[in-house]
Amino acid sequence: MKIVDAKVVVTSPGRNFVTLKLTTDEGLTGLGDATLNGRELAVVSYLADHVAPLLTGLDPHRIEDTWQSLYRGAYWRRGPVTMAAIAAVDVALWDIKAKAAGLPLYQLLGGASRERIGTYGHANGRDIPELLDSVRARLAEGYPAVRIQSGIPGLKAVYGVSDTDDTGAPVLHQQARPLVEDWDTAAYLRHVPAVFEAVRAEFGPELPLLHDSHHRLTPIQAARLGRDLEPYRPFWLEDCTPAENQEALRLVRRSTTTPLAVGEVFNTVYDYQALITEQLIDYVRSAVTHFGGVTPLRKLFDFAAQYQIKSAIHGPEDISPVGMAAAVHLDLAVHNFGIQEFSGHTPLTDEVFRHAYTFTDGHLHPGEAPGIGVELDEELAAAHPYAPAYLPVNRLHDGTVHDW
Ligand code: KDG
Ligand code: MG
Repeated sequence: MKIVDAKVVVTSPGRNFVTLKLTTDEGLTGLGDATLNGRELAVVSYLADHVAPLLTGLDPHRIEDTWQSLYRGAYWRRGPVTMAAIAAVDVALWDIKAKAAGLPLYQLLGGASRERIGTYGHANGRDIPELLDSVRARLAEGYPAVRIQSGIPGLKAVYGVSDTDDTGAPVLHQQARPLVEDWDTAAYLRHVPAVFEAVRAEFGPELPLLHDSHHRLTPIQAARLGRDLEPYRPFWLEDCTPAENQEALRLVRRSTTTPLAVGEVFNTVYDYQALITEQLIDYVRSAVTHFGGVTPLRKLFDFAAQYQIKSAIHGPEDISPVGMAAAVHLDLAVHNFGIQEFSGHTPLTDEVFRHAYTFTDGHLHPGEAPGIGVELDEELAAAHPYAPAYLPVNRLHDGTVHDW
C-alpha cells in the first residue's frame, strides 16, 4: 500500500480546526488533527509546504519510521508547530493501519484496559453562585468530576470563565485582535480557597474537584495555593507555574500534598524529564495533537507509569473531534489512565467531523468503527472557511503583560 495524496483541510465551524487527510492507492483514508489554537496557519504551511511532498509514495504501515524521519530529518526539533504537524501524520497513519486491519485503533494499542473512560467537565461562573449553578449543570449532564473556575472580585475577565449569551451558551472569541484579560495574583490567591469552600459546602466531600491556574503563579505562590486547598482535597491543581521551568515544581512538591497536573503546552518527553523521574507531578496532560501523535504519547504514558504517574489528556474545544477520537482510543488502552478532559463540541462541529466515540453518563467510549472512527464532511467543512482568531493576552492593573 502507498500514500497517493496528502491534503490539509482548514475549517471553522465556530472555531478553527486543521485536519490532515491521507489517501492510499487502495482507497483507504486516514485523518489527523493539527489544530494549534491561534497559530493554525503556521501548521498548515508546515504540513502543506514541507511534509505533504515527502509523504506521497510512502508505505502507510511504517508509522515509527515515518515519525522518526519527520522528527529527526527536519533537524529543527520540537516546538508546537513541528509537533502538531507530526502528530497529524502519525494519527492519520494509525487510522489507516487500523482500518486496514478492520479494527478500532484501541485494539492495535493492546486492547481495552477498562469498560469506559471517566471524564471531567468545566464549570465556571462570574461569581460563586453562578459557579454553583454551573457545577449543578455539569452534574446533571452526568460528569463524574468537575473543573471549577470562578471570576475574581475586582477583575473583569478571567481565564476559564466564559462569556455567555442570553441562552447561557458560551460566546467564542473569534476575533482578529487578542482579547485583553486582567490579572491580580494576590486577589486570586485570596479568592480560590473560598471558591473551594463554597463548592464543598454545597456538593459534599466526594465530588472530584479540579482547578486550573493556567501557568500564572511563581513557585512560592503555587506552594501557598496548594497548601490552602489541602483541606478541600482537590483532585488536582493544574499548571500552577509555567512548567517549562521544571525545577520550579520541586518547591511546590515539597510544600503541598495537593496533586499536580502539568503538560498541556508540552510537546516532547524532554519537557517532562525531571517532572517524571523526580516524581514532581501526578498527571501528564499532553494532547495527542500537540505531542507528535499517538506514537510518542503512548511512550510518555509508559514512561510515566514506572513512576506511578497517570494520564490526563488535554481535551478542550480546540482539540478537534479527530484529536479527541485518538485520545479516547489511547485512554481505553493504557493501564495508567487517570482522567480525560472533555468539553464536547458544537453540533455543527460534530456534523463536520462525524465520530464514532460516544459520551454517555459522563463517560466516553471510542466505539467499534475501524480506525479512529471519524469521517470528515469536506463539503460542509468548505462551507465554513478559516477565520482569524487569537487567544487572549493577560495584563496586570499597571499594564504589564502576565502569563495567560
Ligand atoms: O488553546 C488553549 C486552551 O487549550 C487551554 O487554555 C485550555 O487550559 C486549558 C485546559 O485545561 O483545557
Ligand atoms: Mg489547562
